[in-house]
Amino acid sequence: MESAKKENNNEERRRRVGLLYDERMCKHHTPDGEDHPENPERIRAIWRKLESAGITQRCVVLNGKAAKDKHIASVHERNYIKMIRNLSTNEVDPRRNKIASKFNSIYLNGGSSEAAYLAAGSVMEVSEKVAKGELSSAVAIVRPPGHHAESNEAMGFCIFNNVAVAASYILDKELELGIHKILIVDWDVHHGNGTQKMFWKDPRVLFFSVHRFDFGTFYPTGDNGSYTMVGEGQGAGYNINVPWELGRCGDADYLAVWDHVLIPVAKAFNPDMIIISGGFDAAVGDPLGGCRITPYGYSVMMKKLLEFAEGKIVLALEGGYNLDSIANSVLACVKVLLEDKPLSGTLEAYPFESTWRVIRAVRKELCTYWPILSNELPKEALAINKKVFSFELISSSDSDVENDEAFKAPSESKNDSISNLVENFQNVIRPLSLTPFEESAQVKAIGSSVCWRAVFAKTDIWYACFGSNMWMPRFLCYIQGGQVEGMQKPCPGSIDKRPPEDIIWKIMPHRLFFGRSHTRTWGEGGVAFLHPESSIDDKTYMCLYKITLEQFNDLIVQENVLVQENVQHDSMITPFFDLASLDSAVTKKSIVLEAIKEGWYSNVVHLGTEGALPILTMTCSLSDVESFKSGKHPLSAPSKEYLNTLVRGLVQGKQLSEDEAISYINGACTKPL
Ligand code: X5A
Ligand code: ZN
Repeated sequence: MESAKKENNNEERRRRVGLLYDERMCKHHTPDGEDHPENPERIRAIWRKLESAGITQRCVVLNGKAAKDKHIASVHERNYIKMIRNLSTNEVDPRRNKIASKFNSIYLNGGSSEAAYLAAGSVMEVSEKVAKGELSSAVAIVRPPGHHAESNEAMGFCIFNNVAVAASYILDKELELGIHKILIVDWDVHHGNGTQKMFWKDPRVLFFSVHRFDFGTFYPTGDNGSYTMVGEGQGAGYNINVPWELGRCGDADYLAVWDHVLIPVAKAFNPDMIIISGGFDAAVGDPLGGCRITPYGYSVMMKKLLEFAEGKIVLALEGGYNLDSIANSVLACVKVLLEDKPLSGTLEAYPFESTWRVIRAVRKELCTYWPILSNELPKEALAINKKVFSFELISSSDSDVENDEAFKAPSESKNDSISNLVENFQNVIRPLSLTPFEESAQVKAIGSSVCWRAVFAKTDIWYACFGSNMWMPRFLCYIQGGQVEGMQKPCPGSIDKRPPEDIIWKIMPHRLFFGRSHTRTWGEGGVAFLHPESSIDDKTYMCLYKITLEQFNDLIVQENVLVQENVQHDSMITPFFDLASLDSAVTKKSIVLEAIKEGWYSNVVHLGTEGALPILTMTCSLSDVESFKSGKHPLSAPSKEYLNTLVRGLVQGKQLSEDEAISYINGACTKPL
């Protein structure tokens, strides 16, 4: 007991972590209590989580402190400050709504002014204490957020630019505090447009922002978040943007950016202090961000920054709108600051191809300012992504062809032709129209299942099919949702709607047969099955789609008709076919998925590998085959509609002519099992 206490004291002497929270910042809310993602519950949820995890006792807890106008004036215009100061505190005041409506994504009420002053002043306060060494590091749980706010403009839920106010304040006291250079890391999912502008020409502040960009269509939209925006004058090179091309980025993508952009630059810049614009809207489960950083991911990002500036880090809350996600993510970050044992976690998933593209572009743009970025990316970075790797091999051997086409990764040009194919087929797929209820069920489903989905979205497999899915439009119904001719019901599709990355055909030594008397999807007639065991006398045409393990799981659910309208299925929380199942499918050749053994396609069979990826198919169990043999289940030929679908698949896939396809299927129907 005594020694435990002593140890605790030692720890506290070692690391004094400040935690700032003030209930007064909850007074800022929508004027009529309408729902809004940026609401008081956000900081309450974080605080409750830290309390219940026993973290608050181990930190130095501070109350908020209002900023003074003169400090805010270092980054905001006087008239703007006056206007915010003079927002009345009357419960109802129509003038406030009028002011709010002049700005983009802003609401104001009687508590907004006080909260805004507290948010800015609180980040200043903890920053000063960290600069002086009174605290080792600190977390300011503040709202409203700040990074979108510009010198004379509230924007994107932000009123004063809290982090910019604090950084200016610290640098203005440079002689007293000895902080000459500040690194601002903005990991909010949105671009920190306000902060970028405020330090655009200032080399004392290195502003780094990683954000969803979607080619300028993601909030705050436009070109400001582009990697070409590097700063100007003395500040040229001191503004770094890492703009994601798409959502779904997760731990692997962020850590690749840390390892290949932020950390090398931070080493060269050698900051005296780091302020994190800590939005948690890139967290898994966030309703606005669409990215998937886990608490473990945040903890690794944090840990890597702790190596700089003698650990002088201030984390200031920006966005983040899923209460559980933000609470767990902040908790993970505070634990790192307390130098708790590292959280356990795995990062086996690899970054997106587009992540490497963005990293390369950023490094190229900035290498004149940061020479370390002109080095070749290390080999592992290339090997992680097979596509980039094979591109390297091909372009070096084909050195005389230098047009743009040749410099595209081969998989990419193939991808283009697949997207063209997919586009051409769009007119034969009747799209799924989601009612609002279904839509929200899907969104909820995403929220509760993102953990396994984040990992499975980055694991590729080959899905091999032998039935109606050989016809691409029918297969796409499982990915994008919808229905084609002959189908009696639409499919909901996969959560991840990206088309397959590649398509190939193979002939497999397995028996194809047709059984059952009718199905929900096709009505009367038999449907295709593959004998799970191989036999050298048999030949089945199989179409292989390269999809992710996440999509494969969504396929299993649909193939086994487990999807009921408006019902959130268990598979949303845990996958039916996880890495352990994959493992046993590979070692034992097949696995009947216990949770869905009532389904007709619950047997996942491993048919071999192609380019190091497993080839998987779904069929009935061996005991079902026995029942078909004994006549307990009927064998029966396909309906006309279903047969047509198979023939189309084989013909459009350029495997057989129409006549050959028909006789191939008839052969499979007539030959006894
Ligand atoms: C701080 C922050 C997001 C604004 C989104 C407006 N703002 N649609 O995350
Ligand atoms: Zn944000």
